[in-house]
Amino acid sequence: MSKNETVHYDGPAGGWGSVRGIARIFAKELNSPAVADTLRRQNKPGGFMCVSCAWTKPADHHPLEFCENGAKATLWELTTRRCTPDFFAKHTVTELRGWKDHDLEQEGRLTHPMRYDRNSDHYVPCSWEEAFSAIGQELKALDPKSVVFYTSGRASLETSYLYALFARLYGNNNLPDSSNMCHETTSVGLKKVIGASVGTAVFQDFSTCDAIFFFGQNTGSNSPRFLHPLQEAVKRGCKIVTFNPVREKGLETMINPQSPTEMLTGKETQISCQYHQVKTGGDIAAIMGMCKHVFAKEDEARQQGRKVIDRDFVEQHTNSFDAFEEKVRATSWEEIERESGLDRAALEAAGQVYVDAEKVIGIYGMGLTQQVGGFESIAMLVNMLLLKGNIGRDGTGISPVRGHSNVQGQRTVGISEKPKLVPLDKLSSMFGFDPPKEKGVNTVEACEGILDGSIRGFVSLGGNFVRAIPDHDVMETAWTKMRLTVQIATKLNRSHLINGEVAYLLPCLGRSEEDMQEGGPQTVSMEDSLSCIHGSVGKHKPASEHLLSELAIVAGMAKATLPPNPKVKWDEWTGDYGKVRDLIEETYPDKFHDFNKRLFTPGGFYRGNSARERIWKTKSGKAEFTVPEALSAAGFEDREGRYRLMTLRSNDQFNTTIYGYSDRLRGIEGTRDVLLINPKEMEKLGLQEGQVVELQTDVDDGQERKVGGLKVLPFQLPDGCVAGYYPELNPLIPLSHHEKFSQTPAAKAVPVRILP
Ligand SMILES: Nc1nc2c(c(=O)[nH]1)N[C@H]1C(S)=C(S)[C@@H](COP(=O)(O)OP(=O)(O)OC[C@H]3O[C@@H](n4cnc5c(=O)[nH]c(N)nc54)[C@H](O)[C@@H]3O)O[C@H]1N2
Ligand SMILES: Nc1nc2c(c(=O)[nH]1)N[C@H]1C(S)=C(S)[C@@H](COP(=O)(O)OP(=O)(O)OC[C@H]3O[C@@H](n4cnc5c(=O)[nH]c(N)nc54)[C@H](O)[C@@H]3O)O[C@H]1N2
Ligand SMILES: [Mo]
Repeated sequence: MSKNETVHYDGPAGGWGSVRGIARIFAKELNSPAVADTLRRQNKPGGFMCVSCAWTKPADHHPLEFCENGAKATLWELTTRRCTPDFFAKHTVTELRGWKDHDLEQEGRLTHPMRYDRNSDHYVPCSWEEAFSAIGQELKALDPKSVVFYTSGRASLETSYLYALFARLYGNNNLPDSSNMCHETTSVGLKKVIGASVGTAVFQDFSTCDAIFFFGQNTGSNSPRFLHPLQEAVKRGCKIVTFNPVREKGLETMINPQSPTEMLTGKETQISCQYHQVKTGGDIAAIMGMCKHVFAKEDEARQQGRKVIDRDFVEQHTNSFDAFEEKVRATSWEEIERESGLDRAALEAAGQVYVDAEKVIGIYGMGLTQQVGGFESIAMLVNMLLLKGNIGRDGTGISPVRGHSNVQGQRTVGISEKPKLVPLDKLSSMFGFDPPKEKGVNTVEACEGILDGSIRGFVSLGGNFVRAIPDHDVMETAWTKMRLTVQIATKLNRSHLINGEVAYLLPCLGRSEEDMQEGGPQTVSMEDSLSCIHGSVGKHKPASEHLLSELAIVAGMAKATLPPNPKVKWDEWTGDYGKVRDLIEETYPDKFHDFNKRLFTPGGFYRGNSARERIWKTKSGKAEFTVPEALSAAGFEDREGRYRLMTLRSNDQFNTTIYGYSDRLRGIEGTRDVLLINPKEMEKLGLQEGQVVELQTDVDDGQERKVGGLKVLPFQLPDGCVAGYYPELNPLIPLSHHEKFSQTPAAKAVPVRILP
């Protein structure tokens, strides 16, 4: 096929397109001086931290330390539109269920606490006292084991800490968060192999590494500020090798929108020196191929009295090397080529970059975590890094790029369904209670509980759970059987329209807004993807005078639910968040010592990582080499007519928030109802461009899952792989199709058939 038939966008990432991308949606907001001031303060010490991605906020920042998508996220929060009680009086909830995700959020910020009135099928305004008291009554009547406390990864460390405390005082560990659909594979996987559940690379490592290997992370759309250190790395000679089924623009070329010279001259930087369009689910095989090359080069080097593999490191710091070596040598190139979809020469060329580089960083995102074999994919990348001691040394490391801006931090301060990850003894002595020890539910288990009726109440601190989970259609039907649903949110989304018998929609402040409490204006904090903790101060005037902060809402519900306890001071904590930080410090003294003092450290303060110090908190006390069970991470066999479906994010969305219909960096405009497929496969199936098709999940579990109305769009993808957008395609993902150890839904390789 000619390249131009399937490459729809030829420009670089960044550049003028990114500026136009912002202006197109938010022209009105951009005219306000207060908005301009808020954007200037974004991601700077003493400013507020972006609500978009989790990429780090460096000490040495740019004059405008935000990107196209960070600006969109802020402007989305600061919109002038309001979704008021009048709006809800005009539309029934049933009618609103027929609206698109984009149109719901487009109504603007929620302004009043609302109660769902089942008789009229409308949301009606209520007072905060009424809402808290009713929620408290309901929670008291429910069995604590039957209630779930979900969080989407935005809420601050302070709010998250109190939310988890509330759940445990109430009587459960049912604390799933968006991480369960995202990097849970990392938390579980890295813990097994290097004994730390987060990445080891820090910001400085990107200025000294010689090579970066990128797997399944779309920097240009999802963490655009990360393009700057990448561009700087390339300019000083660092080699970037990318593995991704899709040719993502940001990993090919970029123009820095913050550089007047680059913007005016149109001078692009080529980001990846090699770009390998691996088959989805083919990364284990691809890395196996690179490791095979490393062993071949090791054999050659040995004959000349040199070495490629860092034998001292392997000897001193790792376990099970021999089994791994045996597996690599025994795996044939034929198998590797078949499973990765890449040829031997390409993998040897990639492997050679690894052999030649002294300091290497391995980066990954959802392309690895959202696979049935997600753990094995990550563990395979760790295997490769361990061969040359590329963990726990300056300029090296493993670096998962997290999603939500505080998703990593929430886990750090106790949002976890796994009680063994939480210092329960500490909580017990600090608050004088007996914390529940039984494991709580994760996202998939919460869904199973809703389906079988054992979950009766669901409290959601942000997010759009019903839209983000697998088996969307089935889950919506089951959802309404619950007794209580509570949604704390900034804007209206689909999850707010699927209600339990008793349902409340509680509007909260956004992070860029001033949070005034009894003790004065408050600061919150978050942890970024590189484990640095930052204070964040909102200064913008709140969208409505009826809004409460997330922390105040959590405290309000808790107070109305729990019996009085002299050690639990909801009002005092709400009046002064510094006191909550003291509690966090007391609970986690190693990571959070002098928390209040260090809050505004430029670039954040680093919370430490044992694996970075080469202290391996694994069962064996060493870093683990592992042998993958299978070379394919997809978790199902290939069959005639069966395709591997990837569900992707566009450049014009933040998860289920759809800003618009321009996936600029992939050149897909005006619609999200598309099926991307390569011309060869189109010909095989006799499909024409623009033809409307239906996708059906190819799993025999007695349940039919279909999504129709998808326009065929020829796109440069590996054979056997197709792609479309998340969340529209979520009805196709079976709840049981998830990563083996962490139960992260496997949204990047779903078995489907295409029905014309
Ligand atoms: N603007 C914006 N920013 C965001 C978000 C957003 O929606 N919009 N979401 C935030 C959140 S919560 C998260 S978790 C992150 C997500 O950020 P990413 O981790 O980048 O997630 P995705 O965009 O879902 O997909 C990642 C990439 O994986 C590739 N891929 C798919 N299958 C495979 C595979 O088998 N192997 C390999 N090697 N690659 C594969 C896809 O082509 C895609 O480029 O971004 C965060 N930032
Ligand atoms: N098929 C498929 N499914 C996926 C994925 C995929 O790649 N493919 N990705 C998964 C991933 S990585 C994730 S993280 C999940 C995302 O799942 P969630 O985190 O649950 O969903 P979001 O879309 O981020 O939530 C958006 C809503 O959050 C609310 N909100 C925004 N800001 C705030 C705030 O400051 N406070 C409060 N209280 N509410 C706020 C708004 O009402 C908005 O509508 O989806 C997962 N689902
Ligand atoms: Mo995520």
